[in-house]
Amino acid sequence: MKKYKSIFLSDIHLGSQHCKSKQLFNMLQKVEAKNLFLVGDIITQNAKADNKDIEKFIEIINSKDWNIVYILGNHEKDRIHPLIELNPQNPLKTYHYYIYKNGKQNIYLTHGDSFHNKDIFNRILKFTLTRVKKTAQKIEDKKYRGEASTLYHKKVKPIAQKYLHNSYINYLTKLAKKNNCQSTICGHIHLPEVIKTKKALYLNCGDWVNHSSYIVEEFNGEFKLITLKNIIN
Ligand SMILES: [Mn+2]
Repeated sequence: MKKYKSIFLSDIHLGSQHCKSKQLFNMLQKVEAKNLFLVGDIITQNAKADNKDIEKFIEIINSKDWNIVYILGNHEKDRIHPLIELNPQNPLKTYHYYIYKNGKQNIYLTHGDSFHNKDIFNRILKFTLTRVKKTAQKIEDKKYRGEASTLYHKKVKPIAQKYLHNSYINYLTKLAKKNNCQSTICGHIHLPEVIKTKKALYLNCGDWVNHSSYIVEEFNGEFKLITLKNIIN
């Protein structure tokens, strides 16, 4: 049994056929922790409340003596959450963000989807990209007589994605600093990463759709990103 101070999970997307639930349950059954931080998109938007994976997840977390902090993701905002519904005796408290003080530093926890509303450049970029995509397709269609557009996907999209990625990291580390935090732990973009920036340390939990990744906090306050992608079980 592995023992950690805290475990951080995001973007599990329980209820989706792409969720690596068996691998997740296997991992959860082998760990002990004081805190479990659910960093959003634990359950996918259109999941049915009686989904077997959701039931199993609740069963596992109820069998442990974990202090649970539940931060909502964009898949969880528009309705009463099945995790809360199914636990009427022990409803979970939910947050949009949470500041975790571990004695060494303050850590700003949020799913990360607020990036889309707060960053004006991101909105302008999205609008411009749609226009560029349409124009690129028109040019390509004329040139290659209806063949699939490659200009947008090969040239424009990678540059835009790189910009958005940097902009996302910048947004979250800025938010952390503004809230007097030295680190941020988030999810949303399904990219497990630890990046040191001038503003704050950026840690992204990744996901349980492609990477099977999570973050742990050791008892000395150190954070580690674990990725199980290549482990077959
Ligand atoms: Mn998300």
